[in-house]
Amino acid sequence: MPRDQQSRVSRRKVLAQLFTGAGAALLAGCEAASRTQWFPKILGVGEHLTRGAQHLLTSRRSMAQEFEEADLSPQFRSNGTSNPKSPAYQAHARNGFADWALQVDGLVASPATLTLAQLRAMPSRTQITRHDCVEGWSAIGKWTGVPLSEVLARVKPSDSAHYVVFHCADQMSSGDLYYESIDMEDAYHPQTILAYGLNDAVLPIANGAPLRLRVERQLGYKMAKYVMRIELVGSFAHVGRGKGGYWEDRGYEWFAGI
Ligand SMILES: Nc1nc2c(c(=O)[nH]1)N[C@H]1C(S)=C(S)[C@@H](COP(=O)(O)O)O[C@H]1N2
Ligand SMILES: [Mo]
Repeated sequence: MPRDQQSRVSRRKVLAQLFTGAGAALLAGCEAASRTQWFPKILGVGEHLTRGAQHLLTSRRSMAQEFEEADLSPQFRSNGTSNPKSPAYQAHARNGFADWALQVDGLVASPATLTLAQLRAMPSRTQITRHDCVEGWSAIGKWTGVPLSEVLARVKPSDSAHYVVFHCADQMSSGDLYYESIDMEDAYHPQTILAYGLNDAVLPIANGAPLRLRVERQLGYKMAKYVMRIELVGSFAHVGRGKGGYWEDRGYEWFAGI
């Protein structure tokens, strides 16, 4: 069974157990709250639930913590690829990505090609968040970009679209291009943005120029840099080696929640 199905099954089990116990009332309230708004992580509900169950109930809809300017790391380090080598990417970089365009396709009603200027003209969101890398470092940065939900509204995903796949420009040592994927719940989360700015400046190449994903409640490797193409799919069985991401294909968890 694919890992995402496994976790869905175990989640269902936990929810079923909750409904049979005193948790049912709390859960009902929680679900009502989640229908009406994106609610903050610290709620006070679930005081009587185990930590794990509370995490399951709140984390997918909660907002990641946002910080103040004073909290910004002096510099936001680069990790993984810091400058894609392909001639096509290098040519785009040389002219400031003026001719670059994001391709959005797959299971959508209206595939689109969006230039950097078009993406910048769309509604934007700025957020100061902490990035956590599995390698054991964190940094706080100020990201500006277009909410992924805005881009999805343009292309109109079909009902059969269950995941958003990000195809990147950089080739890894294995020869495969970096890729990542998230589900529709994360795709529509208000803090999920395609960032073109870092710390009030144009996104540096070292951090993923011209466009990189921020999906703030997950670990660093989910945040695809150098995004060239976004593909809506029903499953990622036929993308990469089938586990939903470059590092997932090498044993990392697909859902890398913090
Ligand atoms: N295309 C691409 N995206 C990537 C990577 C990469 O090597 N290539 N590394 C990932 C990892 S492990 C981390 S921690 C972050 C690092 O982002 P940064 O370079 O802005 O610090 O990017 C992620 N996204
Ligand atoms: Mo990372």
